[in-house]
Amino acid sequence: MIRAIAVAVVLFCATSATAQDISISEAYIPLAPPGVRAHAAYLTLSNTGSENRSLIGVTAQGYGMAHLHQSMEMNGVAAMSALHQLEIAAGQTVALTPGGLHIMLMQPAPSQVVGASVPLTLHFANGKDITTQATVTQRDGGS
Ligand SMILES: [Cu+2]
Repeated sequence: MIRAIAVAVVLFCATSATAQDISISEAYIPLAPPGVRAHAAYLTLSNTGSENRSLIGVTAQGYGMAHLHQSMEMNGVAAMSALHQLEIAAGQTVALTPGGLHIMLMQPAPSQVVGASVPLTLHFANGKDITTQATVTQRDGGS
């Protein structure tokens, strides 16, 4: 009986140590048109913890570089700028979607197929990294 309780306590501790206060969902990468040097990844970040978190960088497996970007319109022309830090306040959800925030993937690996997954590692200001799998999806005509 005592042994059973000890095991339960150990399991509980292991679970809470690995629990993340950031959850990532809907990570995807629209298939890049052939020959492009950069394309985008999108995902949704939810901060389920009680502290504000700050995303400060991204690493994408198979790419030379990955940066946080913000799309905008300047004088009617679509443009984008680098974002050094993305705040996700406690309890907030921030969606990276086409036309807004995105992860710019640069220097892609030569071949990519629909359905493949690309590991994205998100770096946070508190020193924590979270790796998620982004699925390569069919490109829809609009974006
Ligand atoms: Cu961009």
